[in-house]
Amino acid sequence: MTTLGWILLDHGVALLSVAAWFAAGVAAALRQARLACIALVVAIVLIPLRIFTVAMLAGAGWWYVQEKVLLSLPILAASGLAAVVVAGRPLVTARRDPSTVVPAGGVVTLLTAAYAALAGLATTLLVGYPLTWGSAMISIALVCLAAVLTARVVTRSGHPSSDGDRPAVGGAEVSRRSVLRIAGGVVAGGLGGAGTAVSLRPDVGHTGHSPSTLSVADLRGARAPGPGGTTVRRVLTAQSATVRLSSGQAVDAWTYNGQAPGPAIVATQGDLIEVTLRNKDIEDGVTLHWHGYDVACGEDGVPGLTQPVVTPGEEFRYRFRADQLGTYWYHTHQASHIGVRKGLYGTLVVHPRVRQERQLDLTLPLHTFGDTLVVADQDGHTDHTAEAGTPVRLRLINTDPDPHRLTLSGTPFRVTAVDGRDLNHPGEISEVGLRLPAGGRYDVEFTMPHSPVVLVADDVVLRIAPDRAAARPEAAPDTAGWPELDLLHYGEPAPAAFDARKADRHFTLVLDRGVAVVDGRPAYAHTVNGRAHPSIPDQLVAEGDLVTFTVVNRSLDTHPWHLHGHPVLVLSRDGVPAAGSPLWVDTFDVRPGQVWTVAFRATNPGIWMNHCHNLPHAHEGMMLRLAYTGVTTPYGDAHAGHG
Ligand SMILES: [Cu+2]
Repeated sequence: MTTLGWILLDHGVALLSVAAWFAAGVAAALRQARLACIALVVAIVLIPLRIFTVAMLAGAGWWYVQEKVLLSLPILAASGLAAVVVAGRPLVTARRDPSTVVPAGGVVTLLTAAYAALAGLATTLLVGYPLTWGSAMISIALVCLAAVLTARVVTRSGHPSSDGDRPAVGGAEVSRRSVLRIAGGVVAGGLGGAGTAVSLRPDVGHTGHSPSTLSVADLRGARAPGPGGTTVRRVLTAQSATVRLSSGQAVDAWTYNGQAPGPAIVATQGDLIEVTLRNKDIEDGVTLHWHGYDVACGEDGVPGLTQPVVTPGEEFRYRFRADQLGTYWYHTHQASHIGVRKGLYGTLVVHPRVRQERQLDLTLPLHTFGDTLVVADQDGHTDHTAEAGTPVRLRLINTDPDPHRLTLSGTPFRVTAVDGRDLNHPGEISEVGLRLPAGGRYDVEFTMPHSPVVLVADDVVLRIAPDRAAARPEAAPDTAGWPELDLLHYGEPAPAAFDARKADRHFTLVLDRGVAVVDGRPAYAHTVNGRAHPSIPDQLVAEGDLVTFTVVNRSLDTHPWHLHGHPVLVLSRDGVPAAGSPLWVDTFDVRPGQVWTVAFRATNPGIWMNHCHNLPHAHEGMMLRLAYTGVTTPYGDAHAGHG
């Protein structure tokens, strides 16, 4: 079973356990001894089962079980044992002899076990990893508080106290005092926990004191093309516009230059790319982020971190050298969960200086407007022709927040590049599905055969035929059952760029959902190590460091992880080393229950966003910064790099 399977099973067992303890407690309170006995037996049986599911999950990593091992199971075992000791015998007696009643203590201990089971589950779902003293204390205090309140209610409702049938007048008095004491404990514990969390937050600031500081405002790109290169100048004006899709459907969009996707930027290696961004009427403001392109930090387009946001009437000029070959894209990084979805994106392709002749080279960004998937600017069938024998390259770009599954039928093909970087000896493949992560790019190449080739992405079909006669539409081939290509085992290994065992810095990012403060309000956030942006501590590196990340997904959502400014080399997934071509990516899909390790060399000084590229997730907290020591930003605020 997969880790996700164990996560779901463990959630299920935990939920059943809560239900069984509550059933036992409530049935005992209602003098349904038989039902209470059955529920108690179920609850007891579920404890070893729960220990088993937790043990299996532990095999996938401590991150998945920490709060369960340190809190949930101990409090459940302790309260469950107490319940069995106090309520077990009276329940059995009451079942045989309906005239006897389970004493108040029995009911209270059974319900306390229920509260403990519930607190454990709530800690998993709301707090996650890592468990802090503060949250553990709050959980325990809440269980105690609930137990005391229950004791008051139960003793008042006429259940005999454990000592017999004495009226519980004094007991009520003691209980009131206990309630106050425990309520005070909860408040103190909560404040203490929050205070500790705040005081532990490192103060990585925007204003430098050290004389060797470097401002991101000074980390700008080249001003001139490389030898033999020219300057590719573009003006992109952000503006709202009605975009008409090929099917005739009108989309109320935010655009660059009135079109979505925005103008394709095409350059040749060594060119200088100079783009002036103007904002006509996008009130939220805009920027340009060059996704996957390792520009200097000051060109990275993150508002409040690498530049001020560009508001209506303003402009910002980006300049960088087109040194990296391949397929990339650009998009706004301001409120990007809205802006990119509405159309503020376009493609960036850098060709080698010597280009292949007579090649069909199609750049195909996939984007969803509403419910409509658009490939390039087409939302229905698209036809192209290429003579048999023509080399064809399809540049597939996922600009959506979720992965896309693509298939190519009618020819064997190779995935020659991932995220703009060439693979080493990629083999010919056919009848496999390609899963393209959010933000990711695949270059697919083949030689045009004598019969049509069909690319299918959801319900969009792109057909390439050797001549117009063959381009007649027919039913798209059924590719649903094709297995998925695993890029970690595709292509041939090559000597590594570095020895990742000798990393200078290692960071673990545990991705989850939980209660955290987002935009100043508590929210059920997408979290990293139990926190949400901007409270997640910066990752500090020094120039030249070899850095490794372990990215763990405890949640039930896929998180396409994206580090700005650096490609990362995939080392392993779920403990299995990558065995194919060296795989350099800027976005990798961490699916529920997966653990990825990646490495990179810190060679691009700056302060870089490191976030989930499901942009709504990033907006809901799943975003942090990787900061080089000594680099500061003059644009910073508490929400630096927002969205
Ligand atoms: Cu995500």
